[in-house]
Amino acid sequence: MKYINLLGATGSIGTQTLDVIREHSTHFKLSAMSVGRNIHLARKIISEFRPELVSVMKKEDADTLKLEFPEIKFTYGSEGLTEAAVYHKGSVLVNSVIGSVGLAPTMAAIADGKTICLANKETLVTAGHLVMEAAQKHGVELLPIDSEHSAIFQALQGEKKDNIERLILTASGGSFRDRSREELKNVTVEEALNHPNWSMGAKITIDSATMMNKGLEVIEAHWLFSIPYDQIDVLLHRESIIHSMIEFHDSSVIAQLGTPDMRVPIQYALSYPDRLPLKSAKRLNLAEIGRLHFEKADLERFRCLHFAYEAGKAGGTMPTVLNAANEVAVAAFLEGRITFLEIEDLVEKSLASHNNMSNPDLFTIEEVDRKTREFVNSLLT
Ligand code: MN3
Repeated sequence: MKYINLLGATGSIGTQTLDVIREHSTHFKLSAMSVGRNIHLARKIISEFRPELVSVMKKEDADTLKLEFPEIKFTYGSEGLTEAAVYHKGSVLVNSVIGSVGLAPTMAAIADGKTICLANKETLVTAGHLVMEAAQKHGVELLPIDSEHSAIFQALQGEKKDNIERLILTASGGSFRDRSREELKNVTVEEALNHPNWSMGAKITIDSATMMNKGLEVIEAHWLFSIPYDQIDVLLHRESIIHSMIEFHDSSVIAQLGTPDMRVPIQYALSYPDRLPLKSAKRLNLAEIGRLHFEKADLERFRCLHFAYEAGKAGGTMPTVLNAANEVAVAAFLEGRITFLEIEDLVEKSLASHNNMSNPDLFTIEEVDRKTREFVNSLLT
């Protein structure tokens, strides 16, 4: 039995992680979890999975829930998040919170020797150098949950990293892949949220439409597999059937395929190095699909992808700025305060006005994150 500490239980990855735990209740058990503001769903999850410790965002919610579930331990805030991450019963941390709040709990769980299943992008984007170093020092495994990184991780089994020529991350292109830049000027939030292949949270769906999501994934791939940026390519692939590929020195390409279903990479991370059945997953039927399409990812068309490569190559605090500026800009777009194309403008301005600092520690990263948010907010008002 693997005991799992799950951060971000009510989110898209969180609920799908719970689906996997439910389907394999003889293999996995939820030991601790964190939720944000969705107390209604938290109640349901607590009743069904009976974790020993639950962390919520606000103290009032912790107090309310404590009255309803007196046998469960409740905690709250950012300290509560870390408490849930390192809860002693769990041997695995699934980190699926959104945003840079995911960083501190990941670092704490690594120091605690837990296996890390990572869905929180910001952890590697902003602090890849610290996370990888700590994981190595503590002999901790970092298992990717994102479909692209899981695909590469799966294609790498039995292979040597040294034999990699390049990584090819596939990208659906998001909701606006068939629109020109001109046509992007007046798109609405509703249109942006209508992703063609994947059902995901709002932030990541917008990030898919701007391709910032793929940019963040390029940076993650750089750290996870220690591959230089000029050996990481992005390929548009509208069907999202090939989840990513590795090209080796001998020109062989190994890909991982499947119908788009996040439970597959989640389950692989949980069951690794074993595989378990996933009865409810739709089987891949290539004859039915007929053909797969590929296109070059145009860095002029998808400027956020370009910025991500630039920030990644610059390293230091640049990826933190990229990520923080994007988070604030996407939130402003979702609130109807800025247009879609202004997201990339705000990211560009933030990067341009930042003085890069190399090899930042956690404190510096948090400072830069905060200051970038202030900067973008000052541009918004
Ligand atoms: Mn992905």
